[in-house]
Amino acid sequence: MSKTFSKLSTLVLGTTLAATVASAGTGELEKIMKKRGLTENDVIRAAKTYLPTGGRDEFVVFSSGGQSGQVMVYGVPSMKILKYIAVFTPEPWQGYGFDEGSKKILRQGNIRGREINWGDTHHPAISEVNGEYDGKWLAINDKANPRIAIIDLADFETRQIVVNPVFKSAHGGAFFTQNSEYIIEACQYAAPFDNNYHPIEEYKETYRGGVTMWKFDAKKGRIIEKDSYTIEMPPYMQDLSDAGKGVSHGWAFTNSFNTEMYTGGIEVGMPPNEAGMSRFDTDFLHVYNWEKLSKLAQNKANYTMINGHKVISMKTAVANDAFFLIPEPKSPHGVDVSPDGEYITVCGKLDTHASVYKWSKIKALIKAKDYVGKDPYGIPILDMKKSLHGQVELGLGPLHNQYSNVKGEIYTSLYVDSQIVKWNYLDLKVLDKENVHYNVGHLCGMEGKSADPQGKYIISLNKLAIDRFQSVGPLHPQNHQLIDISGKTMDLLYDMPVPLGEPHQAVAIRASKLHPHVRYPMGTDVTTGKQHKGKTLAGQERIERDGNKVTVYATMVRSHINPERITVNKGDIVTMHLTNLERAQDETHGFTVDHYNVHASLEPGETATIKFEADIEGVFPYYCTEFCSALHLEMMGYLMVKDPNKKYVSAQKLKMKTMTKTELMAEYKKTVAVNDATEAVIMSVVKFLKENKFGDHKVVAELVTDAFDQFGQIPAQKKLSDAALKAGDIEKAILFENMIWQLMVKTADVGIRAKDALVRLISTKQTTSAQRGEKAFGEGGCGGCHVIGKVSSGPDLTGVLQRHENAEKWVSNFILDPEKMYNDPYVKGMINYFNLKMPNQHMSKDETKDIIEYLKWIDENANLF
Ligand code: CUK
Ligand code: CUA
Repeated sequence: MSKTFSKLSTLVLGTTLAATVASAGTGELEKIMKKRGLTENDVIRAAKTYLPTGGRDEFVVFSSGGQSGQVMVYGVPSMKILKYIAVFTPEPWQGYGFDEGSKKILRQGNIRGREINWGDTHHPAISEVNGEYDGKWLAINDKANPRIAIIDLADFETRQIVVNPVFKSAHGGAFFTQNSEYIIEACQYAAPFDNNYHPIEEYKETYRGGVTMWKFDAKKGRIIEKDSYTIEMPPYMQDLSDAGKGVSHGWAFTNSFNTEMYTGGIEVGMPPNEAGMSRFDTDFLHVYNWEKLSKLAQNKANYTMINGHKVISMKTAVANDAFFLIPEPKSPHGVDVSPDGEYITVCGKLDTHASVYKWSKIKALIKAKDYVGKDPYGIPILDMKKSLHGQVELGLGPLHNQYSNVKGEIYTSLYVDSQIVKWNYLDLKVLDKENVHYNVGHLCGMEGKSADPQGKYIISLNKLAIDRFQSVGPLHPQNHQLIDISGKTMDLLYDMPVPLGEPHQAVAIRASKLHPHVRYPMGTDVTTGKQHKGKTLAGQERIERDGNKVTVYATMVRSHINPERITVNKGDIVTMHLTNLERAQDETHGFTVDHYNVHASLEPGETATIKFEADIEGVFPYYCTEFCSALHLEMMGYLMVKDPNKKYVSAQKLKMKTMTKTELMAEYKKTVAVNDATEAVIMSVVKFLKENKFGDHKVVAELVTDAFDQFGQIPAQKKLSDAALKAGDIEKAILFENMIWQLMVKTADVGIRAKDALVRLISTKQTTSAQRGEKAFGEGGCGGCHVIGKVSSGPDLTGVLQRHENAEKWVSNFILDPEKMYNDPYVKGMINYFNLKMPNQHMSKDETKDIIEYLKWIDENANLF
């Protein structure tokens, strides 16, 4: 622990802040605060969000990437970005859209035969069990091209894209029902369900809105299209939805705007849409019983097929008492069901109020068939006042809501006021307001829309970031602002610039609920989760030809691609199946063939396919695109494309001096000797690992397995080396010996990491002082000359406290002022031996004390070094 941080934590834990800061008065912290112009509050906020190296966040956020068509993943409270998940747009660095498997997924999103390579992601949703997030699947919609994608949270990769066959846009998705039975997707801009032209003058007759209920198989994590259906709705522009839960389970709610059914026409002298679409004081909240409608959708008599998709008409829905409307304040934007399912909050963005509807009241009105009338399409309308629990004046432009772990507590974004308001939806009281910068859209609470909200933080997803960041041109980054909601009043902690599209909505889940894979079973096609047909193991690499079709079965492992030479004819169709043979964590290899616009990212165990027509002649290097090892640059090969109709004249061979047999033999022996020495080091590590029962510790055992993956390849190479030597090809034998050395280096690399990890696990616990000492030792540069357990350019410090009389004092003095002791006979001898003088590293007295503690800890564990 660094000095600064330990002070900082005292500061944060301190009873009264002012007193603690004053006591830190003379310290490092105050110096830094002064230098950087930080206030006490800044420092506290920093401490609340700071994640030390190697630390983990409590929550993980999935944010829509808006017009980037992706999903962004980051941690809370650190706001560190962890991943961009490729969804509706090609993402070259992950090979998404550049290898065959992911292309297939991206192409599931084709609409009417057209390739679509962008998307406008809005609302991510995590699959639920009893209304609580289960951390298994993430769904997200594309508003521009009505589609839903499913992402597997076992590897954070997109698995499925489905196209809505009847909508022409889809904003209000994705929302899971409480047990992930269905995913709700509401259309936004009403349009004809069929794909024909219909004049806008026939808007009321032929244009339709609706909600699609996508049947979800929560086990497989796939939407089942044939079991899904759409509820026809009037051409009001259905906006956001939410599924009922608890007491309202089985029902769903969707709000709308433009119940005026205005269709604009500036060019024909009409006022613009914005005027006509917000004329009425109220729009309609749509209330429908999806549980009942899903049963109806199983009988042919209740639906019609449009574009191969089931549609239940409004008439059928109404006849079965499954569809109702309730007035809501004009042009609303959010509809959010409380954790228990009893209260439904709708905010009108042109109304200063939030309206809280009460499910039991709505249910009673439905049961009593107590309607105030019907809309032009015959849908019964419930009385607004009788359905309401109450309304609260919040401020200008209320949009979206999130819940916390405190009963009745709700947070609402105020778009126009640029504020977050904390209020209580039970007693309808405003509790607190916090300014944000600027024009907030959605809020993201921690599991804030589930049945089990966690409280602690709210993230404000702002539309503008005018004065928050370094300017990068007229287009500013987006701004996610983290707010602490654990206190009585809110506290804005952190601004995170997002260099991506407009992130509409984000969902947060406890990190402990996510259990992603470390590696794939060997030969996995990650797009299906099954074994890939091109799976290739070491020794099975080959090139097959069938007419003009060339199929390459290739493997990748540090640090070579097998095969390394591929020759094809111009015009051949080349398919390459690539298997990453690694089992080691994070040992990804990338693959590309220059000039051919292909790329694959192969995670450990993955098999992926790239395909291209070799339509240009020439020599094309292919290589691994991830810096995977010290010999990553050497991880390459050549694709040679020759024109079968051309005659090639071979080049005059260059005459070069070659080595004599004696010289070759000398090199061979030297190489073997180096290998033997390296093996001895490996064996000593292995002995240490075995003696200290590495198998008892999972982390260490996994590293050892990785190491032996490399080591196990040595005998085969040795055989080849020996055979070459026997056949008199010393040069080849040297090359194979070099390969052995490469394998040994990789083994040793992981082996030593395993040893270090094991030492940490079995050594005695360090005191905090010893911990500080180790850090000072490292940062002070002591390690440059002293390696613990080994004599290097300076003496081994194991046992140094036994080597001198009054040793602690002796060593302290030596660290603090070495020059003074250069004439001490012992020191003189050392200087002569190492030909080096111990330099003055200007350690403080405290640091020196800590280093002594560290040295004591080393002595306690001397047998481990
Ligand atoms: S929307 Cu963007 S702020 Cu698409 Cu949910 Cu409300
Ligand atoms: Cu594999 Cu670089």
